[in-house]
Amino acid sequence: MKKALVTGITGQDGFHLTELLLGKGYKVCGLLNGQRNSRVIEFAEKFPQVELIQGDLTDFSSLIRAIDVSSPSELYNLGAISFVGLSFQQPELTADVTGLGPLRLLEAIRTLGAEKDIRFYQASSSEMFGKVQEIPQNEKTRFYPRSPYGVAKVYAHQICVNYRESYDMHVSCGILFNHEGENRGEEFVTRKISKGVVDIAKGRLDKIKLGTLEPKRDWGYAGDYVEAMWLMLQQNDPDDYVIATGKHHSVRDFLALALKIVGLDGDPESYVTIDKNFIRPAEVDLLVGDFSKAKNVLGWEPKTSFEELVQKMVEFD
Ligand code: GDR
Repeated sequence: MKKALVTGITGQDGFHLTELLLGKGYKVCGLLNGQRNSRVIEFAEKFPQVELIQGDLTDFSSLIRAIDVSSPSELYNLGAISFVGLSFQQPELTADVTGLGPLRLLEAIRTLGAEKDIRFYQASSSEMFGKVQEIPQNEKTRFYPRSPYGVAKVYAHQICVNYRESYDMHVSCGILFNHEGENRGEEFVTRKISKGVVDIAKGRLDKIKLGTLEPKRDWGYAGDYVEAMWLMLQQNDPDDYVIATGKHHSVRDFLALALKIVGLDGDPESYVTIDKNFIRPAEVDLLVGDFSKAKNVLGWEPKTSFEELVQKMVEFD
């Protein structure tokens, strides 16, 4: 039986990836930072067969123990401070968890002498492209991060490439563009909108507080994207891949469609209050990915359209 260890297992992608791995017959273990995690109960009820191991990406000895106890053949590093907005308020913590976390995992693997036994997946991010240097962005596009989160992800990405090259480890990075769905945290803009429009339609909310409607993102469905993570670790050779839909929409487009689905018409802006607390010190204006390498090598492509994604989220809420 194949064994996988997943960090960040109670996050959005952790739910989807666990479902996928269990469906493929894996034994799944998850690293759990117990005390600060509000989704543990929901996760444990949904996936009672998953073994949860206490540990933290900032605690090297706990990582050694977790890898030793679970002895995985695949390790998926999904753990991070993943909210870009928060990274401006806690930049050092973000550097420690998001940036140095993967370094500690890779060093833990080496300490255990398991370089040849464990395939490693790193959750890299389109936020590394930040102020984009070309459109669309591919694996060769120069990074220009615009937040402490993006900078930490660049470090994590480069250290993974370095360990792959230095120690001949099977380390792959998925440069995932925004991916959303029913499990998305409520601090992210898509879930804030899908939940907000339902609350407005039910008369529970007057207006949604947002930062700006202008940024454009390449939004896909998280359930499609975890398949790409798994595919990367099934290849003979490790590599880096952009995972995206190739299409982009603005926050305003997302809002307008969500309003339409619940039957609210008129100017989308009339349902919004602009709140400067949600405006970031530096913004990423436009992200759109070129996933042709993933399509050619992994045979991966997105299945869910933007319209289906918005529909799915609004219906769920
Ligand atoms: P992002 O996702 O920063 O792209 O990172 P988020 O949904 O937070 O923001 C998307 C865009 O919407 C704008 N925005 C707001 N965002 C939030 N959260 N709240 C608001 O009120 C609001 N108003 C406008 C943002 O400024 C931004 O431009 C996500 C995360 O999942 C990362 O972890 C991941 O690496 C990247 O996607 C790919």
